[in-house]
Amino acid sequence: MYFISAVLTILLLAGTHNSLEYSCSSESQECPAQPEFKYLFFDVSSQEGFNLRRDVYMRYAIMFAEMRKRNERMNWKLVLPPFYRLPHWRNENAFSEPIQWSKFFDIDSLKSYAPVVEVKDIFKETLPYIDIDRVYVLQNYENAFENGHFAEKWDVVGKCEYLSQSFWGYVTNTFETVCVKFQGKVSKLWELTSLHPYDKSVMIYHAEIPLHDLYGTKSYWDCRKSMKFNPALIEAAMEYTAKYFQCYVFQCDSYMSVHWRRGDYAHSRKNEVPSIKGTAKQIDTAVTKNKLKTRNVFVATDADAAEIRQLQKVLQELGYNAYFYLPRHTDITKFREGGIAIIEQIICSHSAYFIGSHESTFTYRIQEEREILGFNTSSTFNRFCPDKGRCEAPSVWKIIQ
Ligand SMILES: Nc1nc2c(ncn2[C@@H]2O[C@H](COP(=O)(O)OP(=O)(O)O)[C@@H](O)[C@H]2O)c(=O)[nH]1
Ligand SMILES: [Mg+2]
Repeated sequence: MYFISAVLTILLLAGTHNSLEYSCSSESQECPAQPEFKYLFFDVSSQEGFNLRRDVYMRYAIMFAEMRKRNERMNWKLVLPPFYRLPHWRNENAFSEPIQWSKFFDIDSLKSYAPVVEVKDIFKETLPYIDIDRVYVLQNYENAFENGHFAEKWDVVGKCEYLSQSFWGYVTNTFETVCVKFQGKVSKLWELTSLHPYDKSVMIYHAEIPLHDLYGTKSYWDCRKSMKFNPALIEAAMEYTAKYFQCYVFQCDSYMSVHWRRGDYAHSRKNEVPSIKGTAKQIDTAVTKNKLKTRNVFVATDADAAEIRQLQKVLQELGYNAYFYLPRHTDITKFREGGIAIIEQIICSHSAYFIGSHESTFTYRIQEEREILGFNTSSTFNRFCPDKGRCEAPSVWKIIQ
């Protein structure tokens, strides 16, 4: 099978002269006819959750958008990696199909920022089989600070037989898999793809290793703004805020919200998260201190049912109405676990005041959304503290327009 695929790929490559880099200067009168597209795939370590994946997407989308601003690599497209059996989506295993980005995002809006494409649109005819010329498996250097400083660099380690058979449940036909030590900004990957200029589809695995080129800049926020959700999810969230909080505007003063990250954090970060009573107490303190005019608290959480009941009870004792998004079975089949979490994030984004969880990318995405919606920074960058001990102030990432 490997031999046949190698021969086929060589035959294919011999005939693809027009798949070299394509640049088209806006000053030149004539640009060549539309070339054949090249595809950059990327995938993230299977341990990582949905909201870190969104951040990794942004690194690659910005890398593409910046190239386009210079009219370079115009024939490259960025392939959106489907979501498949994410570690926190415990009920998803019942569904064996990889989930495309259009389930959660407005693809036209993503396309307005970067040249993205879904796997299902490239391999329409051949799924579940997908062809990838070369997979680069990125690895960290043993010592990131050799000679005392962090240098951007990469080194090809050599061929490796690592995870080349399957991505997102698809059967992958790969010509070669190469291990590469890498540290530095994501745009440095263009140097790597230039090694084999006739490759038409390249996969970067462990795509979370390269860093942002432009974190927190205007480009970052332009990209972030383009990550609009699928309208069905926005509608579900708006229905909820209308029904329970009689809110019909972007900035609602009829409820405050919290992201109460429990799940694995309740064990792995025991010293950083508050107890259930401590959580309720901190909500109460925030409401009093900020003179909020509401006693409605929306709680986005991955806590289990028993913890939810306990928090609800303690909040009630303090005089609060606690609200949770409790999906019906039909909602789960319609929106999937990823969509339910997004609905909760949207509800938090519109609340008068927000308290998040320390070092949670789920919380960061809510804070960004609130920046986009124009909330006052002080109502957004707040965090739960442990019951005892130090509590560093959360980082503030203000929007750049
Ligand atoms: N529905 C729901 N799911 C959550 C919530 N908090 C965490 N999760 C789930 O747990 C995952 C956490 O992984 P990730 O998105 O990487 O965020 P992080 O681990 O908090 O940085 C999310 O993607 C959700 O699937 C929540 O408030 N509501
Ligand atoms: Mg995570």
